[in-house]
Formats: sequence, C-alpha cells, structure tokens
Amino acid sequence: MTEPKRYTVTAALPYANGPLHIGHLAGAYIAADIYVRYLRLQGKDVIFVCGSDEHGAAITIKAKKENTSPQEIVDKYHQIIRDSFEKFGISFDIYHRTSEKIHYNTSQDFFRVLNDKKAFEIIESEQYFDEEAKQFLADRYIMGTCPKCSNTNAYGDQCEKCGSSLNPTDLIQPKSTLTNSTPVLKKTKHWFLKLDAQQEEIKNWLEQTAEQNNWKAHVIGQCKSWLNDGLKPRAMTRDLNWGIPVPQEINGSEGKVLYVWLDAPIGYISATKQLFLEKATKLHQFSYQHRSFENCTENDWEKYWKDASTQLVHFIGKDNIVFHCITFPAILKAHENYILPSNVPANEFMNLEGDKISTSRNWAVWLHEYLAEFPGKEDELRYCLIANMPENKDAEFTWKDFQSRVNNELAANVGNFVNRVAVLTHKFYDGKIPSKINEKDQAIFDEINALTSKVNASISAFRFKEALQFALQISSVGNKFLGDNEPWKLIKTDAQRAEEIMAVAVQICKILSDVFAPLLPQTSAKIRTQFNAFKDTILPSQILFEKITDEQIAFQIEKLNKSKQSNQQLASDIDVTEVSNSEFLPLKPEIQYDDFSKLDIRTGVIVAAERVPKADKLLKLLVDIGIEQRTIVSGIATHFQPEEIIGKNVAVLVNLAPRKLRGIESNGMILMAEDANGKLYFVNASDVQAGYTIR
Ligand code: B3M
Ligand code: ZN
Repeated sequence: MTEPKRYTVTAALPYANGPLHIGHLAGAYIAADIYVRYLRLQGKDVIFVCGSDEHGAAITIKAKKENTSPQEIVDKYHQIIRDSFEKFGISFDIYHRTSEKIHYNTSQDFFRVLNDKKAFEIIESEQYFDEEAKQFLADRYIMGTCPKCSNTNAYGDQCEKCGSSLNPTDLIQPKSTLTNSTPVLKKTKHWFLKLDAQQEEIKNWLEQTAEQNNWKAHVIGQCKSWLNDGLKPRAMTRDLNWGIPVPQEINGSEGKVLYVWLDAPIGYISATKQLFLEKATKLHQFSYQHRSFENCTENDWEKYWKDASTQLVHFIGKDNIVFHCITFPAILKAHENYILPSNVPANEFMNLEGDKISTSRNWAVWLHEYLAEFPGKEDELRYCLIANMPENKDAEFTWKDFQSRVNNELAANVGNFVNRVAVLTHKFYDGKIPSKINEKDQAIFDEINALTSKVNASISAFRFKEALQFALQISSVGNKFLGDNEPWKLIKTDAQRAEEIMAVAVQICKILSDVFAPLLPQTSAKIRTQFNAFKDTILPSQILFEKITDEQIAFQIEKLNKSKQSNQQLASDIDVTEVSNSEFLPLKPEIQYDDFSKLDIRTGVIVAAERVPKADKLLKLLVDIGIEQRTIVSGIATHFQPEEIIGKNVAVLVNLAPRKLRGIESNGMILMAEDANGKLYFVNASDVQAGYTIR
C-alpha cells in the first residue's frame, strides 16, 4: 500500500450533556491521542479534530432534568469537557462545537446536496405526538410498559431492564414524559437515507477496506451483522425544536431539524474547516501541532477530506460503530467527492469496580474530579487506562489496580530506573552527563532498538496496550543493565568502565523519553526536563512517580461506596413501588362523586366483642357510632382476640343494608385495610370520638 500523504484523525464528539469520565478516555480519546502524537513525531502531516455534540434528545432531556434550557446545558458542558481534555493533555488541533454557524452551514449544505442527488426518499409514517406539548416525541420522550418483560419504565427506543431494543409503538400504555399525557399517533413526513439502495456498495467497500487495513474483528463483526440483516432506510430528519433546521427552501421543511446522527459526524468536517480558517488568519491558539501551517489557506481543509491520498481514521467507542462504519460512509458516498475512513479502531467499554459506568447512577471516575484530586498525575491515570484498554473486549478499572500499577510498575520500574541514573550522575559526575559509549555495549542498544521498533509497530496497528508493555520492557532492560554492571561498585575499581556504563544508562533514559512521548507525554517531558534535554548538566534529581497511598485509594473507594449506597436506597425505593404495583389489586372503574356520597361512613368505637360460636372467622361486635350502638358481625376473628380490640377507634359503613350472618343480624361494616399478605389493620382516625362523618 502506498504511504498516505496526510492523516485526518477524528475522535467521537462527546455529547455536551455531562462531564467526561474514564470510560470516555479509555474508549476513544487516549487511543486517538497516542496515535496522533505518534504520527506527529514521525513527521507526518496530521490533523486531529474533535468537538462537542450539542444536538439531539441527549441534550434536551438533560435540560429538562436540570430545569434549564438546552443552550445553557451545552454552554456549560462544552466548557467543562473542553477544559478537562486540555488539562488531561488530549492534543486536539481543534476542539469545536456543533452549535457554530460554520457547522450549521456545512450540515445544511450536505443536506441540500444529498437531497439534490436523490439520496433521500420521503416517507410518511405515524409517530407519537403530545397534544398538550404540541410536539412530536423523540423515542426517549416516550415511556411505557415493555412488551417483553413488563417493566413499566421502558423507553421508546429501549427497555433498560431486559435490554430489548424497541420502537415507541411497541410500548404498552405509552406516556409522554413531557406532560405525562397519552400521546396520539399522528402522520408526519421525514427524509430517509436510502441505505437499502446502498447495501451492495457499502458491503463491498467495507469488506475490502476491512481486509486491506486489518480492521478489528469486533468492529467488522458488528458491521457484518447489520449488513446481514439488510440495511433499511433511516430517517435523517426529526420533528424537534432543537437542532439544525432542514434548509428552508426545501418543501415541507417547516418544523424539521436534521437528525443528530446526520449532523454530528459532519462536525468533523466543519471543525476542519474552522481549523484552517483560523490557521490561515493566524488566529489559532490551541494547538500541539509541530507541522507548520504557515502558508496554508482556508481552503486547505479540502485536502484532508477529499484527497484520495489522505487517510481518514475515526476513533470511537463500540456504541457508535454503525454510525461511523455504515451511515456516515453512506452519506459521504452519496455526497460524492469525499474520502471514506480507512479504519475505525473502536474500543469496547471500560467498566468500573465490577459495574458498568453510569452517569445517572454516578458510578464513574469523573475526569475533572481526578484532575483536582490527583494534580500533576495525568499520566498515572493514562498509564492505567492504556494498560487496561478495552481494545478488543470490555475491561475494568479498579482503584486497587490503579494503585498497584502506579506503585509496582511505574514507580518501581520506570521511576526507579530514571531516578537511579539521575542520582548516580549527580553523585559521580556532579550532574555532568557522561557521554563516552563503548562499542562493546552495542548489544544493549540492539535489544532496546528492537523494542522501540515493536512499540512503533504496535501503535501503527492500534495495539496500544501492547505498545505500552514493550515500552516498559525498555526500562526493565535498563534496570537489569544497571544491576548487572553495578557502576556504584565499579566506580571504585574501574572508573572508566563505570562512566561507560553510566553513559549507556543516560542514553536509555533518552530513548525512554522518546518512546514515551506518544504514550505518556507528561512522563516523557519530565524525563527530558530532568536530564536537561540530554545536554551537559542535568537538573537536581526528582521523583518521577510518587507512590499512591492506601489513604488515597480508601478515599476514592469510599466515594464510590457512597454512590452505591444512595443507588441502593434509590433502588429499594423503586422496589417497594414495583412490588406493590404488582401485588396491589388493580384499580376499580371510575365512579362519580354521587356514587361516593351514597356511602355513610362514620367513626365508631368498639364497646364489646365476643366470638360467634362455631364460626372461626367471625366476631360479634357492639359498636358505638355516636347516634346509637350497633351490632356488627365482622370476619376478623383469625386476626384479633376479642379482648384486645375493645376500645378501638374504627371506621364504619353505617348504611349498608342489614344482613344475617350465623343467625345474627349485622348492621353495618367495619372498614379494614389489608396488606399484600392478607394481614388486616383497622382504619381509624386517632383522637376522635364516635359519630363523626368520614367524607
Ligand atoms: N455524541 C454519541 C456519544 O457521545 C455521539 C458521538 C458523535 S460522533 C460523531 O456516544
Ligand atoms: Zn423489558
């Protein structure tokens, strides 16, 4: 395959509806950042684009939850996310947002072109409409009972209890979450991308590209299962008031916005346009680029999206595979003139302490909190997330593992090596770097160079975990080299040899700093600084990695336990309602007030009670109802002893027609409450006397 001329690397646009957590980092951003830093170091022409995804129901639902406007939500979280990325050192060339004008224009232009090229068909279908809120309901705005498992809180697109994927019309007793009213089906027209017509074309392209570029098995596997099911037309518009309007001049556009999954990936393109616009006008500040943009023009963005010698790579999490491997390529193909991705090295999910990361359950390690609680330790987290990266299967982050990896791998291996070299250089040579290398030490360099090549090959193949392991082997080799040669002893017997050994050791530190540059950029920079860029005299030695203490870990685990406790509380509250929902009797049909007012219910006091002979269940009661005393026969003998209920306040239905039970005329009925297990309780108002009306 010919070497690409340039690279366009994208990382999924996070929804601006919440802060970032470690799942985001491990899913897409660290992988993308390693790859891009690596390409830059190889002198490649590469751009790295990302931004906030500010449309879709994800945003409007969050706004509703926080009782604010979608605009406030996206403004707030865009800042938080952007800030966390920057502090953590994810080296985007631009972090854009989909609310920018340039993005609206780009997306609407795409829509126009697709429309002109007949990539859409307009399909009329029935969708749920909330008559009170006067709007069509996005899937997530409809809740009801799951037809598969009877969960009463299933969403229009999915039941979170049994995991079934649903259509809103599958729900039993659907309710609008906006107004709690029952939505009605109403006809509406939408623009559907004719994916069915593109099936063969997409299939051929995918199979060929995946084969040629060695796509991950789980990624191509997911694509194949979509293709096997047969691609179906997919709606690219929505009836919503939050999003990019369908271009006005198109017939029937009123009230319609672009589907968020149409505009979001176009966000990569508009971010690129913005990047070159800023570069061309020299406005651009936030950049890790080494490549000079000096003579670029604002039109240069096109090379990164339209030139066949550009390689396009999308870094995403596995939940976004279909949109990046099928829908977006189909859009780009239908538009024509655009290149398609060469690879989509999606990661799987990172779990946390045995559970799925969940924003709503606050089961996450939030990036902004980590940055505040472990200042200057970005690489410690980055290291753990790479070492456990869910490249081909779900993986797990635990705080204990974090501690042991930092202490036993980073500090004990890398930190220890670099520190020993720095300390000895100060001790023996007043910090002056020994530089005389003896040819006979070539073998050690051969070994290390072989490892360096392996690191590079692994990064090129998107195997970041493996790359990190090879990188760590370099410092293991360094440690062993020092241990085998013991320069601290040699210095007394053979000073020249000791100096040669130390010269090799310093070189290994330099190689480590180079190899770590894409993987652990902060560490790489620290080593370089410590050794004064490997020129002349080094700086006073400093610890590279502090040990993570048991207290720090206990604090984090405690924090998670607190979320777990409040979740359990929440779950048990829910359980109570769920149990009672299923065990209470169904509600009776509605009655009018008149029906109710026929009942004459009064407070009473039991003045006497005795068993009814030969009737296990019956007690004969004398009840004071204020106006008179009544004999009432009640079926409560298996629940109460006669003597224990004398003096009890009760509620009595006094106008029930008399009836005879075991020969005794009963004049009324004592009201009882019965729980799910059949246990009975008196219904009473405390502190009242007999004779009051209950109504
Ligand atoms: N915002 C979904 C997500 O955050 C979506 C990705 C868009 S990438 C173009 O998982
Ligand atoms: Zn279900």
